[in-house]
Amino acid sequence: MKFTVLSLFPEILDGYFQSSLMKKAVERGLITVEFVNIRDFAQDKHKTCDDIPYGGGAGMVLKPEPLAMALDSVGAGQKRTLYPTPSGRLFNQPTARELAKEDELVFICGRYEGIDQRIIDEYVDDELSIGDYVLSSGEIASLVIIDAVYRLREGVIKARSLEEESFSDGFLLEYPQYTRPEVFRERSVPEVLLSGHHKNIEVWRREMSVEKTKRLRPDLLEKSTSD
Ligand code: 6GU
Repeated sequence: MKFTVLSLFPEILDGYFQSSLMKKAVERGLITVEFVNIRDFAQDKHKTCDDIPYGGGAGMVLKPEPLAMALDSVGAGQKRTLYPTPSGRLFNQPTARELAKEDELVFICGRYEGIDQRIIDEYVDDELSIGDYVLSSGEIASLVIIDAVYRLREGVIKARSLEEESFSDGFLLEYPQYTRPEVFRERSVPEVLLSGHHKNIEVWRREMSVEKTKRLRPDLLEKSTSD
């Protein structure tokens, strides 16, 4: 799977792709990445990529021409192109699963007050928000989406780990995990986990998941019973 990321600050993205699990996926040929610096397509000697909004208001807007040239240079017109923005549809695990089926995704990282609407109209297939808060740049949001998607690709991590995790199983949060030692600062591992009784462990984990979901994410429980 290929991720192409258009950005004014590609150095923000670089460190992440050098990180262990992602680096392994790249080295094994499961994932390829290409960064495109939008500024390379600026058309004046100052390399201007933003301008004031028509109609007035605070902040700056990414100009359409450098972005369009950057998008054309990667053939974005023929590829699924995503624009992460706080004003997008909420990104979630079902969307991650759907995106993981694609062979290639193009990301536009916005800054300032956003990008010219005509770029969205001409190139963008999905506007996606990663949550109800505002980040200063699209780079971090793009990395969040890429991380959620690439780990679902075959061979990146064990299929069993994917099955067990939160959101895969009817929208319950994951049960608590423990590892050695058996007693840490006078806190003991729950006895059932030491029992070797697989059925009891399974029942306990389910109960803990339901209790935790009720406490922290009651909205998810409503969803799993109504779907
Ligand atoms: Cl996708 N981008 C930015 N800049 N802020 C966000 C976001 C995206 N999703 C939530 N907040």
